[in-house]
Amino acid sequence: MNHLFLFLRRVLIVFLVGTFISVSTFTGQAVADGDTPIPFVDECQLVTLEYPFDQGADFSNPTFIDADENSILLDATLESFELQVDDETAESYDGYIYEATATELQEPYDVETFDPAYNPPVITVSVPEPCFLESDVGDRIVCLQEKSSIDGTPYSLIDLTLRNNLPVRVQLPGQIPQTKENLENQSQYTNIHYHGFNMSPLLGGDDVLVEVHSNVTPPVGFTPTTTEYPASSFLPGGYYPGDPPGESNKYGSIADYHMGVKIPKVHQSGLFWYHSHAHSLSDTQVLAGLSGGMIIKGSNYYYTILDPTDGIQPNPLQIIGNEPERFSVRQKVMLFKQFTDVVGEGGKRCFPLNDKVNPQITIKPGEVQFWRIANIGADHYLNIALESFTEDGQGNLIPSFVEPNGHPNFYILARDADFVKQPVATNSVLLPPATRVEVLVVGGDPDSTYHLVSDLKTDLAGDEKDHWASGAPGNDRSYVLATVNVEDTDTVCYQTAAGGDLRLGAICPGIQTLNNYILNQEAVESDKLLPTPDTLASLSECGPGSARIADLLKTYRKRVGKKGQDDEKTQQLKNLAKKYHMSFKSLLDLLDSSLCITPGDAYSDPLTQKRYFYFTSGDGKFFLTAFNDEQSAPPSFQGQVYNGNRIDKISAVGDIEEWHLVNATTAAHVFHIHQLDFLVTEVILPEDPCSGLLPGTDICTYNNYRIVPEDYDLQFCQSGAELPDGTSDGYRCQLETQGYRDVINLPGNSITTIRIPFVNPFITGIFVYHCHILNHEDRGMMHNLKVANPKSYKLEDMLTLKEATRILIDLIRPRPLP
Ligand SMILES: [Cu+2]
Repeated sequence: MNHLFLFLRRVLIVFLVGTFISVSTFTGQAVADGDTPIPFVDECQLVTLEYPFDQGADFSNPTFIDADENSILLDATLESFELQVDDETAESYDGYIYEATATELQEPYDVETFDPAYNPPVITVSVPEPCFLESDVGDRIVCLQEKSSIDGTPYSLIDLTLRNNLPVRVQLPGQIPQTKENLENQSQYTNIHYHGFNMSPLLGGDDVLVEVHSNVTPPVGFTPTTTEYPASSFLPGGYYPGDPPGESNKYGSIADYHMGVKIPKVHQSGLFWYHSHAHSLSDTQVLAGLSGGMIIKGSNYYYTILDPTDGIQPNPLQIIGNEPERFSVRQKVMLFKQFTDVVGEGGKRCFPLNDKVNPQITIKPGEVQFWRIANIGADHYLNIALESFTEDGQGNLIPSFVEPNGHPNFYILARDADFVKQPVATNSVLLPPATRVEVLVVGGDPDSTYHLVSDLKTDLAGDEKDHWASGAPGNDRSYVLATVNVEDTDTVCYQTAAGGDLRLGAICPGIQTLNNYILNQEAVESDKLLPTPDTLASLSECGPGSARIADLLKTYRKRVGKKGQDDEKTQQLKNLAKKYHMSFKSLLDLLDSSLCITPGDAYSDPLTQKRYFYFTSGDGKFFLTAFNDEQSAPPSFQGQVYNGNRIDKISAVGDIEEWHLVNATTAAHVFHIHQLDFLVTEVILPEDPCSGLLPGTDICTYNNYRIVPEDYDLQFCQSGAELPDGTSDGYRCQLETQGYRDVINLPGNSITTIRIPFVNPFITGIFVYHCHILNHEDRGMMHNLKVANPKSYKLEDMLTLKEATRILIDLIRPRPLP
């Protein structure tokens, strides 16, 4: 009966964790509804902090491993690690964590072993020669062809080995014949996902359908007699028939999974992360510790303000210490990871930042810092803000946004490692599990103190609106995650690279304000291969045989007015067709197909028309069901849970699709698609996010997207829209084009519209899309997607398509081709 008991215990833990998550919405609100902000949830048995929360240890960036210089071993294992409570105190917990080892790729091949940590080292890798040519279409194609090819020219490589030393999951009683098959049956498998990477599973890694089995051998005759899994019960090393247990690792581990992850030079830069994606176990494994951060370098190529040479310059010069990549300003990499004690007592949770509770962040007055923030936990939302607290005279602490120097808390440069068109000024950011945001912050008044705070609810469906007035009813964003201490020093002033002074308050003189300078920045690109967000947003549905480009050219020709003579645009297109050995007609056809969000060519599988995705749940399971057309009601049947052997969706390289994500449950879900990025264009919500706001006068936002008013005189969002619950009480809101994403929140009873361009030639193969609340993913809310390239695997075709979208901008907007 022992094995049954163990199994039930495991099930019980999973059940408790699940139950805990579903009720903690209530817990969060109840705690925060009091008059006094609660500094921290004392669920990890960590020391409860008292206002003014100044006991935390100093903030420090995580440890980094440079993948350009090292090969990396991540050993997933049951191990103890520490969460630091203050300078003196650390508390020890058990978890499944990645123990990291880095071996230099060049002589002398030194090996560095990192201490066990809840947040393993952040893996950094360069994209050293990004291809940015502004001027000429032809040059750009050559540049991309020369520098982005996987074969023939250098690419960035992450040489990474995943080793699975996790304990076996369930042990049969008595002596087990130690065959490979038996051990794999008993083992707790794992794998690794490079979250946000845009690269095919066919290119050397990031295949979540892989199951890496445990490398741990139970001792001969092992019979579990306790409810514990003592690590000493298991012997390291895989087993080969004939090996005496314990000596079985003599010839090395048998269950290593080695990846040579090839990153094309055209890959985007930013903050990514990696985590276990072992379906049915991913929630437990990530809660226990199996996730970490990753950085692809080169963000300064997207936003020149970050560039050490072309970006803003402090005056006088400021020394920037040893950082993983060099920017014009100091960077802070902030990894929030919900810790839940699933291996030990079970269920307890807290939200350490880089393994520290309430770390103390220092910034100089007026100093600009680049904060790269990720929620790399399993299930919990963050909605971060900078707040300070004042007393109302009756002992109550009233929170308010800090708004340093009278400007917003954050300037968003990138979301999910994709750059927004222009910096988005905001006081708070919603970070569902798996999301990242990269922001500029500016230091406030000398010698002031304020806090990085968040709600810690699991489900922000009802009130995730980012325009919460601080202190207003419903604002329970009152858990202190970090404290910001502004140094008592002179204010840092900045100049542009050209030497223009940037004004800040009364201290820094200048004509242009720092605030305006930041807000007027523009991203050089949002993505190196995908259409610009504006182009993608402007596309409409069309079928085969569309001839809009030809029509467009006719109107230009009319403008020229001379019969038999081509206008400048037509001539340039003809030249382009000649250069790439295409007929003029096939170029026009290509441009036409580039205008469509639904595939209009013969290569598209009929399944690509299934574009309505219903998120439903029941009986403790979570379902995702795809339809070709909008349904009059959510599917009445339960739907199907994930099946690793079923292909749910097929798309072809070149397709551009519009997906309607229908959340027919009352709880929130979090959509994520592997390898691909998407644009969010519209939401239908059960509540009006712009209630009381006036178009033309006020700005209304949803999830940091500006809502484009339906009618400047009347309303932002159109009322009367049909909701998943069948009522017509919804509000349809158009979102201003911003940038690509790989994660988006789906509030309860809502519909979110996204556009996915399948135009990246490096992305084919089978991968998944799913809810990134991992408890939901484990319980079924995931699909397999197959992307094929039936035309060819030639890069040139796709580059032409990429260029086609660029040409389209010139056709749609009346300005000459370069
Ligand atoms: Cu979900």
